[in-house]
Amino acid sequence: MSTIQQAGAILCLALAAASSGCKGKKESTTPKDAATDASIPKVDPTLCETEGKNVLTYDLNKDTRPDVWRLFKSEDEGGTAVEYMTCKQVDFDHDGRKDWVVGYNRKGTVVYEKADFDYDGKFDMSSLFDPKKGTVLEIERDRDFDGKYDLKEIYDSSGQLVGPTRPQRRWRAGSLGAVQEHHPHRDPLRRRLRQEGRPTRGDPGRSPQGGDADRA
Ligand SMILES: [Ca+2]
Ligand SMILES: [Ca+2]
Ligand SMILES: [Ca+2]
Repeated sequence: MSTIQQAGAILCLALAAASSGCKGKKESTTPKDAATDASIPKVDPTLCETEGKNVLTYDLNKDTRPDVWRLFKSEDEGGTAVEYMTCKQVDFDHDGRKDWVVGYNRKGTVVYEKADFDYDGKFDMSSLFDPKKGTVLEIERDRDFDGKYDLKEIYDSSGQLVGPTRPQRRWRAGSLGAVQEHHPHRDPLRRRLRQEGRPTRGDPGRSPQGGDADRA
């Protein structure tokens, strides 16, 4: 390797370290965007079907890293391509972990929803909806935020809570001493939405309305 080539290689390394890459230089064997790509949060394929979907992102806090991922499916309707949203993932605290996931059917009805109210990376609320009516069918809740669901609410066809009649007691022995009911107004996610000036949703069992995440 000549002195000029060595200098080129060193310059190339310096440029790579500065994330500029070394396009066209034979010394650069690493794809120039690999490091950058790995640090950019992506849609989570474990939370909704991503196969064949177009993903649109939105940056809520303008730090150039996406916080909202909306998945669209394209279908042919009489020769016209029609797109509809199948899923939305939102990262409210901008740590890359999704804190809110909503799945939709072809008609735009919410079919499932999950929320991580304390931003620990584990969902604390998971609900299923009637795909035809859009009414809630069941909601699982992790009320003590230990990463495990401790209550499963069952709803009838009109959306009325029918069970369990008593909250399931699965608290750690001696941890709280009493069963705490779910307090929507204390949810960190809802509190944060309010702080950020976004309209808060009603009960988690309802279809979310408004907010930047919706307009994104
Ligand atoms: Ca962001
Ligand atoms: Ca997050
Ligand atoms: Ca959580």
